[in-house]
Amino acid sequence: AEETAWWRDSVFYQVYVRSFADSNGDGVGDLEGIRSRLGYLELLGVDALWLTPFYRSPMADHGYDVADPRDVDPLFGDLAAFDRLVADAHEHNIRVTVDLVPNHTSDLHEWFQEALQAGPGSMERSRYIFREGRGFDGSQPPNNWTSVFGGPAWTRVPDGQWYLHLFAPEQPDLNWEHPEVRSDLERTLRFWLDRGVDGFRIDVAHGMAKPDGLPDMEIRHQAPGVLSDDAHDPRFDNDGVHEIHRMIRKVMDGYPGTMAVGEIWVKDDERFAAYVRPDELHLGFNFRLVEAGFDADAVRSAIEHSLAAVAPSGTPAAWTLSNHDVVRHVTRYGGGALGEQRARAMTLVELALPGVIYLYNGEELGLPNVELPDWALQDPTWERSGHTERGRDGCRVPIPWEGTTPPFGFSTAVSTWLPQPNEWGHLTAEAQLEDPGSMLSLYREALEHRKSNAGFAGDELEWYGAPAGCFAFRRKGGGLICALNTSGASVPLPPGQVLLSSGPMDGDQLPPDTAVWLV
Ligand code: TEU
Repeated sequence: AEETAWWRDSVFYQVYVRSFADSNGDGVGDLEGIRSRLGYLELLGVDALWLTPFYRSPMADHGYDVADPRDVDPLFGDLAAFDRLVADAHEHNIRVTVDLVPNHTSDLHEWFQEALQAGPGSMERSRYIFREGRGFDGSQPPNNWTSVFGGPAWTRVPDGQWYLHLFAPEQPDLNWEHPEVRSDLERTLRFWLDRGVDGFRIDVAHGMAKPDGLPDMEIRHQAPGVLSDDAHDPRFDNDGVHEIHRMIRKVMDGYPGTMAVGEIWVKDDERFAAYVRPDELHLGFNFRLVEAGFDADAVRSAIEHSLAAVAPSGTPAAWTLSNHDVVRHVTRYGGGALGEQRARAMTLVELALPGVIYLYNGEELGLPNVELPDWALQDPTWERSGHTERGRDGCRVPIPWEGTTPPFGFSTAVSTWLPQPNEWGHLTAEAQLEDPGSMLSLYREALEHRKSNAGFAGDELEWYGAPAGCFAFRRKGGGLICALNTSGASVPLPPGQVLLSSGPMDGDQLPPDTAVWLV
């Protein structure tokens, strides 16, 4: 069953719930809003959704700080709205997966509030990671770990103890040695599986387990959140994490046809592969395409590397170009018309690959990252970096649906939680649906081919010799050929009939910043 499982070549669509569609006019997206746009998602041609956290949360990290993982935050709706969304999505043949945040909770989770009340040495504190500080008066953090969002990973409470938070102080890390932490996640898994979800995306799946004694990390001069290449980072990817994934898998195996994808920022291939064993995660995100940029050699090596990493485990790769944590790829590729042209080319490259695709809402409209004014910024990384980093709000701006002025049908509110640029009228779904040259039309056409064309069969690639700055590969099973030109000049094409190109061809040559599919 595993070899033919539905998710093995599915196209997932990440819905950043706050920013997708607002049904109740408060300027924030919600579950009913998603339900009202299922027709669009079906037209686009995606197989499944990944919904970012919609659970009860004080929203210090926009829902990745969970106060109750088994309830819907009133901002997004309620459990009845969730059930309606799942039922209707299934009617549209779209599966639904939800986000799990097992590494930490919100500081307003009742467990953390109890821990603060109960004091040092209590059972309540042992669900989290509380320690005495260093220095004669304990006024130094217990170790030198930094938070991924900047600053120390420890915060001191009034009685003098410190608690660990690998992200914001409002996201205390759970102690995964505590049996109740495990049994609670099991309850959460069953809660959503019993409501009919088809799977999970697991946040910080390389986190959770912490090393004995919490040894200092080797400080190197790199941006926070960037994992060092050589030395082991003691904050992440500790061996104990695998037992947790086995527990999760055991629960999921009781619900046949469900899947879990992990967010795994682990550079070493063997260590990555360890997460996608048959008794652990079904899939692990691959971020190499995000890191590669628009360069044929870098993209080719990202692809080859990724396929090699998953080959031993027999798991498909899970490709992604953008998500809610990174600068949108139109902007990464240079922005403006050039960025769009390159984004179109990379769409054809990604969608030609074997395995699972994760699209991020708005990329099918070619949305760029937005340069937001200071007053609009909300991401905790902006505050915590002392205003040196702009944070991740620029890729989270609400989707423009229709009309010519903000909020472009996203909401009936006058102002949305992040402002949309006034000039987004030409990027709305409405404006693009009927335009055969639009980004949206390219996605629809490409997804349609990917679903129905026999050329996409098989998992292996064959690489052709190609001019500098270009590559061409062929799906060995089905025969589809994909060629990319990131050089400055037009180049000859491999033999075959053009099925789809990302932009106009140069006679029978492939122009710069263009990709093509041939059969
Ligand atoms: O991200 C985890 C994570 O490691 C990222 O913060 C990443 O390092 C950074 O964004 C650089 O791209 C997950 C979620 O995707 C993110 O939105 C949450 O803020 C974070 O976990 C905490 O739950």
